[in-house]
Amino acid sequence: MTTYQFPDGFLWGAAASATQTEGAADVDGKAKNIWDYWFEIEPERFHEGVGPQETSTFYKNFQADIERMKAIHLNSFRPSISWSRLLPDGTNVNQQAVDFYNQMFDELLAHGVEPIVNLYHFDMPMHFQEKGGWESREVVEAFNHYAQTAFDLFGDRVKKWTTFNEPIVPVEMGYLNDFHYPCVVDMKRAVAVAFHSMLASAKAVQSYHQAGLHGEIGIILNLTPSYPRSHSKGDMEAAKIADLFFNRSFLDPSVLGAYPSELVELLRKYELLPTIEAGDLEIIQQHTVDFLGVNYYQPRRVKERETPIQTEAILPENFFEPYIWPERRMNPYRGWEIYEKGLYDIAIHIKENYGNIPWYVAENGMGVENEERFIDDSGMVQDDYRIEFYKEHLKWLHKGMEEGSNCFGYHVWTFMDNWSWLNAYKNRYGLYRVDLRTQKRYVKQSGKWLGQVAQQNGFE
Ligand code: BGP
Repeated sequence: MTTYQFPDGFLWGAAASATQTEGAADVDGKAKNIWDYWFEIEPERFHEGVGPQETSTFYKNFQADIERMKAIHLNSFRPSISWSRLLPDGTNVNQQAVDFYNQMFDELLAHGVEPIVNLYHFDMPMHFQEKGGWESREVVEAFNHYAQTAFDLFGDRVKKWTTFNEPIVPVEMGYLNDFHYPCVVDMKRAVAVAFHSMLASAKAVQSYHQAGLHGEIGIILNLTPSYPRSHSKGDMEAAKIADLFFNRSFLDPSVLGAYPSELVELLRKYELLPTIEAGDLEIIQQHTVDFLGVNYYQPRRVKERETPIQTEAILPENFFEPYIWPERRMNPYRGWEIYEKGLYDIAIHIKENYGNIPWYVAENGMGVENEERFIDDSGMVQDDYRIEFYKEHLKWLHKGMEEGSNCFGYHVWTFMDNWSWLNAYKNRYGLYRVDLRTQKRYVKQSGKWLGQVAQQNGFE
């Protein structure tokens, strides 16, 4: 027994996504997604002009990579399926994609690595974006067709599915902040995108349950606990609104089957409510998730709005502003605060306010620039900072679980260095280092460490 012992069957693993790891973006019948297209028209927006075509070559090297997972005792892995690879025209199945995913899932299972398969990780097929992306009801239906196809093809072996990874991110980055394609800044359109993503998720949950496949389906949300600067009324209100927009907008409908009434009232007040068709809210109410994945990187610290609002448009920032906590510790490469206790707060929050639904940490990690600095004589990245990061988060997670939170696994972001959207390969997160010139992989010290933890199901 170790000091921090985890329950039998606890899942230890890593997450990844198709666009960030597969590469082979335009071969074997794959259609373009928004990343492929956006890189073509605005390559300068990507770090060092590196795009999504050949990201980490998982499509080519998945067999050896899965052996590497096994080598460090991971018992689970979360890839995503590329919608535009599986259904290039949105309707018809691409057999080469089916072969690839079949082989990948079979290989994982043969190595005792349980796949948790995610359907949507920021990667809208371009032809559907042209139809309006998540603003379009037609795309919601198309997603359901894609989900059903994936369940039919792979549901005999894949027993854990997730509908979306961080559905708030395409809303925030694509429709509020000009960080992701289609680079819109419009709160009303953002709300429609959020609502349709939620509806698409609930419909996929419904389809999965109707298929009778004897597995489970969940959703992965990036929960950012909102901490107010003080207990003043203004600061508390600011934190509550940030929480409504960025956490509860997906957490409540996904787990409880209904939107928070305060959120609905706020949107109504500013005339931002989306078009809701008859039956939509019933679908959301009746098809809640079986489990939750939680990505946790950083908290959100807020205070009441003190500086004038810059635009006339209504945006979430009109209701609060960021607060810099004097004691904060930063990951300077990513600009994110490191606050390990946040994971404990999430664990207890899920236990107390979300029916103690089964959940797992679906991403937790630290992106660091220029890691070659830390390569030792044997060629290994000595990433003690990352081990420290995992360990401290795991201690808080363990405490939350001891107090009864129903957590069944811990996945890091990510298995091997991969392509981080606009940041491309700037910050590295992997348990394995990827040399981009040779595509060779080398386990990092943190990979070895996590492997030991997985093997002992705990650590001292
Ligand atoms: C999460 C995403 C991942 C991943 C990670 C790290 O939000 O689900 O896709 O990229 O964050 O962030 P970044 O790559 O922007 O540094």
